[in-house]
Amino acid sequence: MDWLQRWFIVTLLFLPLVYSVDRSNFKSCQQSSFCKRHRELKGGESPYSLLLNSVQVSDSRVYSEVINIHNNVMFTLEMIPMKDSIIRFKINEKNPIRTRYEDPYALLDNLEGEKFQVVDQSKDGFTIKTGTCKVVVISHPLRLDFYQGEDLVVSANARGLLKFEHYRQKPQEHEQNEDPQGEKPAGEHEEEEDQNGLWEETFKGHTDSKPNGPASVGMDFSFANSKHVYGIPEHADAFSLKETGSTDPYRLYNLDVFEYELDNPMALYGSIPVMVSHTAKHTAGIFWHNTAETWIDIKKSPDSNVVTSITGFFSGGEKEAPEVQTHWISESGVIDAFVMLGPHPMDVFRQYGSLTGNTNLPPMFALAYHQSRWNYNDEEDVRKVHENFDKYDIPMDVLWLDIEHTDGKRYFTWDKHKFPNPIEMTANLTARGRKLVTIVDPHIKRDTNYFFYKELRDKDLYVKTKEGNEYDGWCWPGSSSYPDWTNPEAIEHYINTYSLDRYEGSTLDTFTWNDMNEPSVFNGPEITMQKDLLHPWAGVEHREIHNIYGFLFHAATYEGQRRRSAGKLRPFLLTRAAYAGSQRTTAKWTGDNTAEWGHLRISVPMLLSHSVTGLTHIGADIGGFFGNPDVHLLTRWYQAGAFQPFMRAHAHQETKRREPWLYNESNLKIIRDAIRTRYRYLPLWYTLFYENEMTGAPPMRPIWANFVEDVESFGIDNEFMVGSALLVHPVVDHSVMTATVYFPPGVWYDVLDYTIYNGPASASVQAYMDKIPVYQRGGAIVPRKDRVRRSSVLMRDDPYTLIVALDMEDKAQGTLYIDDEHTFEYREGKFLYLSLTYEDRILQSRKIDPSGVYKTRSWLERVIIIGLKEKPNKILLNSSSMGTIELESSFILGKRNQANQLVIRKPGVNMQEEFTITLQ
Ligand code: NBV
Repeated sequence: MDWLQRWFIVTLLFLPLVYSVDRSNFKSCQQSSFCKRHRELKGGESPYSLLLNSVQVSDSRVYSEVINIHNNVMFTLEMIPMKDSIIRFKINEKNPIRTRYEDPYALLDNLEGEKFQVVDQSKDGFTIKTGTCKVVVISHPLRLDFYQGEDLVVSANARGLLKFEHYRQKPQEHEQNEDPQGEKPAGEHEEEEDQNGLWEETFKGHTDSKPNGPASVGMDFSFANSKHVYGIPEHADAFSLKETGSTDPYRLYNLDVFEYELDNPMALYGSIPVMVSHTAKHTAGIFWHNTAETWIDIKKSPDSNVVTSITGFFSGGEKEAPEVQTHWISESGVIDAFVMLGPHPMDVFRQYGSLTGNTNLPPMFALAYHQSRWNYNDEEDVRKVHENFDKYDIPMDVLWLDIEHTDGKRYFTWDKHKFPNPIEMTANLTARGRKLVTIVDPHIKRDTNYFFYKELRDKDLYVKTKEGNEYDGWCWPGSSSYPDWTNPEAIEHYINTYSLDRYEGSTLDTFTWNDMNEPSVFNGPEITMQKDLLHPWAGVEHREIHNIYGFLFHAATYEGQRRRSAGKLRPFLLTRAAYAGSQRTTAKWTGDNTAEWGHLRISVPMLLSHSVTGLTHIGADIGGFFGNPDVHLLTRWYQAGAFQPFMRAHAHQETKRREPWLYNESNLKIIRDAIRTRYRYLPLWYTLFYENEMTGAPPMRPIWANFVEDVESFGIDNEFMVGSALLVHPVVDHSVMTATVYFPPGVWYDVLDYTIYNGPASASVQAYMDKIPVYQRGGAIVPRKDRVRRSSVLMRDDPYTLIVALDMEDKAQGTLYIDDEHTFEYREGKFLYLSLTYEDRILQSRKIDPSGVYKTRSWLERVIIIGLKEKPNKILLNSSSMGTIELESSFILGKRNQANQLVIRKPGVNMQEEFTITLQ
């Protein structure tokens, strides 16, 4: 162990007492030479010019060449119109001295192109037109204007910040501080470029040898008429992204940030380079498909009142109409941008899903409640915890085992003393419908007696140093190697390790948690891998693929689980690191948060940022990972978590135990109620995740996703929608017994007492400790299962309750999705997807997709109609097997500002049958 490793461990032992990040461990833009070079560009007239005589039009694309007039370096520009109002464009070097890296993993295969025409060719440029949109390509200075219909929505290089550093020969020692080919930075003014760091860069004693020299790419994108942009997770910051003039740009570089700070643009565990702009008229998005370190500056015009010492991007460029200008900077790779032209939020979600895929429908248990802790100590501890859930009548689906369950942090093994009988332990859980998750990290203990290490080593499948030796990094197990996940053989080997005969002690009910996959390396620069390490199979430096390393690992985990059941069962896994496309295979959580109110508050914008960029099965550690929450914070966190997509309580090993029954009766009740509420709404969550797979629509979403023109809501990030049905305003402050809730247009009903609120308006609502401010939209029908049991699987055949909340016109609608909740058979037609409508006093259930057939035992137990003006005389149910029968009901007149309720008892019809319920 060298001094650095010792220092790190000693620091770790003492640090947990202080909750704030050590910023000096992480680079600022100024300390990252490529970021600095781009950020200092002044823009103005771009030196990049498209050569009109090079334009070639083929069926799928328009090819052209671009010259940098400062140094005559040539580039190719390909414009690729794609299906559904997406335009892709790529800029690459025309004759690079080595191939530039292009990511092959994030996108779906077989992206579909779109028919187009090239029109208006003139000496100034040309226009590409598809059925729905157009791009005006201006040749000098190069600029691309993207239109939805006739409206300008996005412009690229309008600020003239395109800068593409071509690969070059390394100059001789004495020339190194000069620009070898006389390249001047892009921009009207030829500023002095800081040449330091072009060929070597040192940060905190770590030297990046940069054998390929400077290779960065950058470009500006402006969103016309916009004031709000969202996305680019992962940051602990506001949902509507802030101007960055007085701070660093938002950074995307997957990092293990110990005790991360709130409200700043520092990089965290995941990187999704996708930004969405929303205005009342247009939603548009950009996917900057680059897997290297990336920084993004944001400037809002003309409202900008940023006081800044930075001269480049932040000076000039003022516009009269509002506009958000953004500047994207990546360390290497090519420019490969997808402009998604909407025009509405759901269009952009669908468009992005068509590029990188949608979240696969998770098994039902994954949407239920998860109980985790670093660590549940042994089999006895596991047994007691899950028995206590039963004893205290709290449902729970999944119990998690952290790193201490292994034999010395050797993943796929068990500590034989603490966990001698994992199969029996799991059987004990599954007997009550529960599952087990075990952790598998990508740092592999360098121990030749450890089967997994040895097998990969014998096949030479690890990441290498630039000298060609197996890389040795320091992590939980001590000295560790990291598989080269670009190598299909390493992936295949890992996948097979999930087969039940290879992973001893695992069963089909054992699922996976991939942590530390940024990758986290305790003694590496910024707690990660050196950029000049090599992934031998792909033949690339780590620099090129850093942000997708964790994705390659978790995608293989998914495949491992899929294959161990011969493709029958849906996998479930959780990752900490992510990239665009991660949603296809995994859920994600926001890493090591802290037991502080601010961390509860920030969970909403953090989860929303992931939701609008496709990673929809997302949650934050309930209670906060570091530190001990007081009981108020813990209960409020449970209440918020009950309405967020991934609901898991987790805690650091040095925190006090905090299972719900360790609190007094009244707090235990609040926590129990929150978890039980989650279970009652599982049919809604499940339906939303099915629709997410089908359409890309995120289950947790910002208000503007549904209320597109509700300008008031564009900046809101203390509340959110679950589907289009529920508005949730979690309480995130200490000692607060009221909350100011913003209600979007329409009528809203408190889900507990049916108090009516009319929007658009803000109202102060009562929020005592046991109250979660949640409101059902008038016009929405919500399916629930109100007989809560010990785990979700025990509720599979239970009956449904439908909550029909009427709008001003006495109408409502909703959907309900049902299948076996855990296999892939739904993809072969074994499902029911129902449309539920209430209109003209008739509630009707019809199959949306008649090809779907699933024999459910669930029936309709109750219908509650909220907001009905008067009591009906008679209620009749009609279905083919039941004929017409009269139903019993009770009508409860709302007091003061509460809505009336009609409770229809036991319609009794099986959910697979179409039916009507008529109020006479
Ligand atoms: O595996 C231990 C922890 C885990 O509990 C946590 O959730 C991860 O985010 N892990 C990080 C490593 C140690 C963190 C201090």
